[in-house]
Amino acid sequence: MLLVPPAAFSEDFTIGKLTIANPHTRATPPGARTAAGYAIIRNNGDTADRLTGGSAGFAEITEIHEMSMHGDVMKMRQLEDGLEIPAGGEVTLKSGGLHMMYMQLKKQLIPGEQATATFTFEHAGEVQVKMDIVPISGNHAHGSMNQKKKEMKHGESTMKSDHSTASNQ
Ligand SMILES: [Cu+2]
Repeated sequence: MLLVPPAAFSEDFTIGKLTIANPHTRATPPGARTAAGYAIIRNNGDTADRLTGGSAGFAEITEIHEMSMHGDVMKMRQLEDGLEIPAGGEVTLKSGGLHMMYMQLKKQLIPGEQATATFTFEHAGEVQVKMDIVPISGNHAHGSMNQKKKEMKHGESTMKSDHSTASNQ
C-alpha cells in the first residue's frame, strides 16, 4: 500500500498530454444559479487540442465562456467552437477571462468542499477533475466587484446561449 498524503492544495489531473492544474470554483450564495470554473490547461504534446465542453454533477448546463470588460460593462460570450489548447502551450481559465460556465446549479457550492466536473477535449477525450471550492470573497486578485457584475449578467441571461446579445441591449 502506498501512503497518499491528504490533498492540501488542489491536485493536477492528466489526460493524454494534457494537464489540468489547480481546478477551482467559487463558493456560491444560497439560491445562486451560476458558477464559474477555473484552471490552467497545459498541452505537453506536439499537436494542438481543443476544449470542446464539459459537464458537472452540480449544474444542468456547462458552457465555455469568455468574459471581457468594455468600459465598465462586463460582457460574456459562449465559445461555441471551443477553445484551442496550443501544442506545447497553456491556456488559463481565470476570473475576468476565459472560464467554464456552470448554469442552473443543482446545489450550493460550499467553501472548503470539492466539486466534481468533467472537461471534454476533442482529441484527448474526457477527464474528470475535483475542483476546490474557494470562498466567495477573499484575497482574490480580481476582487469581488467583478464577481458581482458577472453574477448579475449571468442571472439576466441564464438560458441564453449568447450572453453578448443580451448585454448589448
Ligand atoms: Cu460565463
